[in-house]
Amino acid sequence: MKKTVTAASMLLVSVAALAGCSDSDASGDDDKIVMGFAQVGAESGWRTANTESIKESAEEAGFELKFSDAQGKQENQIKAIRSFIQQKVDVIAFSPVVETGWDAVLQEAKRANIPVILTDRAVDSEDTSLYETFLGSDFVLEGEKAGEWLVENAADSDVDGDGDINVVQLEGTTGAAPAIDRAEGFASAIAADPAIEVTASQTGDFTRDGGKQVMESFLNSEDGIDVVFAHNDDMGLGAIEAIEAAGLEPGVDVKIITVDAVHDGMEALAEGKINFIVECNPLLGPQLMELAEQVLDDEEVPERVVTEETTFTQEQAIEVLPDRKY
Ligand code: GYE
Repeated sequence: MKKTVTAASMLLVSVAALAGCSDSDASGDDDKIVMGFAQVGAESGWRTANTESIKESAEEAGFELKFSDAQGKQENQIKAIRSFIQQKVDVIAFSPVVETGWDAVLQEAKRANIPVILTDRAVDSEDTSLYETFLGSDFVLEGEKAGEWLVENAADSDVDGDGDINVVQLEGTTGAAPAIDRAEGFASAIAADPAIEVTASQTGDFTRDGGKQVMESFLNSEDGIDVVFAHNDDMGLGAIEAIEAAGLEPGVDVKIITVDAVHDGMEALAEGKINFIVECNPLLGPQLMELAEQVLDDEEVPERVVTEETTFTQEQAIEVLPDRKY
């Protein structure tokens, strides 16, 4: 229904304004920052920990959080962002499922004067004015760390002793920043040793089931697999199931390198089923809320905020596991 502005309704508006409330934001409460968050989905242990961190820190910071789960689909994320714009949230944050295809919806947010913060994954957009900042890991560096470990441990990783180190790669979601960048970082690091070669590479969509299925098909089609490089722990854990089902010993007959360092991955590392994990920190919530406050206070924020991360060997996993939060 179209609103008719009458003297009486104007009076109501001004009384409301005096009382400190207005209908200009989604919550109806001017003091509370309203954040719309468009999450990728629930594909992995990393994502679960990330979602919990965001919900917890929003509550601690006193934000009203509108949370949407896109179930791995870009179209759902775009819909969620459009609905946040319609609801006039104060700030939008999201973790783009893939890198490309965001310009139109980001322009809509910009026209509505709603700042956007990218978390975890980047967009591949030339116009960097479409978002305020990007908070997340350096995925190329993560791939490099995985590759460097393999170069340093090349002799031990040639499990069939034929002089070649054959690697099969379980890629993350096609088109997603961590899948593209981890593959790139890994390839550049292993280039240091011509004996190491990626002989097969396929997406397992960052899920345990995906990792298991792709690994089953690699075990059927590839000869002499020495190493699995999985772009996340979940796919590595799926690969372990496939390797065991084929009567082989994961971590011994096939070396396994993964990224994330979530609880289940770290347990498999402690047990020797995974050989090395590159950490990717999902606990982005506190930093995200802080950045949102700064942006809304018109404070300058860095264009890029990189998460600090480490790597784990079996011994290190055993040491840190009891105190790990996720
Ligand atoms: O590594 C993977 C998840 O974007 C960093 O997405 C994230 C990745 C993470 O599904 O487990």
